[in-house]
Amino acid sequence: MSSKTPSRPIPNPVDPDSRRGFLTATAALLGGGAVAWGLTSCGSEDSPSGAGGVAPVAHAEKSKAHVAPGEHDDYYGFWSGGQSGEIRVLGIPSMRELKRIPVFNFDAATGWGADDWSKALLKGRISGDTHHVHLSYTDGTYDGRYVYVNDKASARLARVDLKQFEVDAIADIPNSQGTHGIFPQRHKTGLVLCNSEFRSPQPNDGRDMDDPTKYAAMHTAIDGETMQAVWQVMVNGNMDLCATDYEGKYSFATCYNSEGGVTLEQMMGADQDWLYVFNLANIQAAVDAGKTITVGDFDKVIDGRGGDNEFVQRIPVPKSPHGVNITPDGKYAVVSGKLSPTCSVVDISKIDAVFAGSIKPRDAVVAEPEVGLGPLHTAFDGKGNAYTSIFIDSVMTKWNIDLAIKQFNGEAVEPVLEKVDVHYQVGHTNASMSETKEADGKWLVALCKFSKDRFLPTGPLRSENDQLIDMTSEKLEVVHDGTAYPEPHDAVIVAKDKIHPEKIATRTGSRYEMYEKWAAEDGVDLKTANEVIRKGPKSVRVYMTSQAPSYGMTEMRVKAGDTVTFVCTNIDNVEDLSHGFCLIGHDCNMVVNTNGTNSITVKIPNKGMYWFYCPWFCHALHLEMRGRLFVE
Ligand code: K7E
Ligand code: CUA
Repeated sequence: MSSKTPSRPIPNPVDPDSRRGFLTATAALLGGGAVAWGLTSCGSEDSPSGAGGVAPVAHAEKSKAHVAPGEHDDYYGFWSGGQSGEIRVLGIPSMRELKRIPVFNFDAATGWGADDWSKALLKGRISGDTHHVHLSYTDGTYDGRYVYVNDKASARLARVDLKQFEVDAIADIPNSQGTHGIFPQRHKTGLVLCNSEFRSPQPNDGRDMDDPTKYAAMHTAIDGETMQAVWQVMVNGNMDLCATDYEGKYSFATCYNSEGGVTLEQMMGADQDWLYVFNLANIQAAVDAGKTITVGDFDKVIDGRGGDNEFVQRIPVPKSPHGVNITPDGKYAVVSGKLSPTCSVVDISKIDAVFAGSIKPRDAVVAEPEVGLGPLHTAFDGKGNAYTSIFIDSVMTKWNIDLAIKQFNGEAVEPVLEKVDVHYQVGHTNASMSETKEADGKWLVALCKFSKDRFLPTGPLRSENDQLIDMTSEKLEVVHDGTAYPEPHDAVIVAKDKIHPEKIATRTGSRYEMYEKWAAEDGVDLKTANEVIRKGPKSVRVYMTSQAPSYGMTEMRVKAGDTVTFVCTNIDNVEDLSHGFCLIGHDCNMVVNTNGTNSITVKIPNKGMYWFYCPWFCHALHLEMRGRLFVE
């Protein structure tokens, strides 16, 4: 089976001549101010290397990323689902998809977005755009409690409870459009910082609509426990990605449009933009002292506009920076240049001096290695090396931070150690435990925006390609191509021993508070009730139990025109035995997990008999698990 010797000849991975041509063309476009983004290189059916030039991975991959049937992965991967609005949970290194956690979307399988509780959380908004997933921290590493994820489309932050692997809270972010980068504090589950990417009128009530000079963006702190907005700092520039330090002193935001432009040309005008650094203690002190203003409905806004002040300092970095990532030792912030072929390394220990005014902001930059065309995000191995995703070049660049600092200081050293081709146009990257002090340098993922010729074609909309790279072998090696439904942005890779999910529903949290309140109102016990309770002239609550292979009630009667809430409780106490409730013809379908309760409310307009059934395979007599609703 696995052998280092491939059974057929492997074509040359990348034909150097055609590759050079494609890079030059791209660079020329960039230089000309057009939005090249290297997409010229993606449009073709051919790989960059020309016909037949795809680089299949050596067959050795099986021995590296292969996880045998019945065996478990070593890591959980938490993937944002992009404009699908969900989170995906993968096993690493197998890249097997273990679960999809619906968040800002409607999910027909589970009824998320249609059931009563998720509907209340989502307030009816069932589309979203998740970009950044991060887990809660204690002492610089994952504490296994929560996952936070942003919604760029509707300015929301959701939290997933990692005991149940389900969303348990959603916060609205005030005064924000294009909520993009988020990052939780790392010293404890404290604030989750959220960036507005799009500058907009403040407040957005019809004023200043056509005067971009007055637009501003918000750096928002959400309390990671209560999921309430705590404060916002208003700044002039677009904020893109976000990061926090390891001590709870600062948060960081890249600003790619210091020009304040609203058109592409305007946004790309300046050769220099900023890394914003926020001083959390100074902000909190001002909030406590009441030095806040009210913007819209939110009264805890600090005005940080106009430049460098006690709340925010601007560190100049080259042209339109994108990602900002903190090294696992907490020493440096690495800013990936996007339209500059460099990464800027900011020494976090110098930031107090920047706020004190004793050094210039730019003096905090201690290295600026050239890493390739279009650097976007950076991961770490915990051994002093950085791995930057390079969008236009379609490579991952490995470079050494200490060597980069030496080079910046004038020593004749080369910090770039290695580049590996990825396929194609990589966006985010991350490495196992890279965003913690326990970065272990085992696995690196390249989340590629285009798969082009790597998979069987599937019409105009194709898979993306999440590639897994082995960081432990002598040379970086792509060991797995993983299909990804468009479009995951970010991912984190978490050692499996950090995560301790429950095996059945524990019936805690706000979902169950709601059901227990209903049951108390109606004088029933959710685990035994099988009753139709009329709540009003046109409203009915139905309580029922489910236990394989039958419902506690197989006949129920309501009236035409009633709005009916079906509350179903799964009283099977066996692991992995979900039931569901589907009422035929009424767009009414939900899952009811082991030991859990779920509810869904539908209007029943017409007389007749309608079957309801269990859509989740639960028993040899699963097909018989059904009953009749009589509508009189
Ligand atoms: Cu780089 Cu939204 Cu994190 Cu996409 S963002 S790549
Ligand atoms: Cu219960 Cu199928």
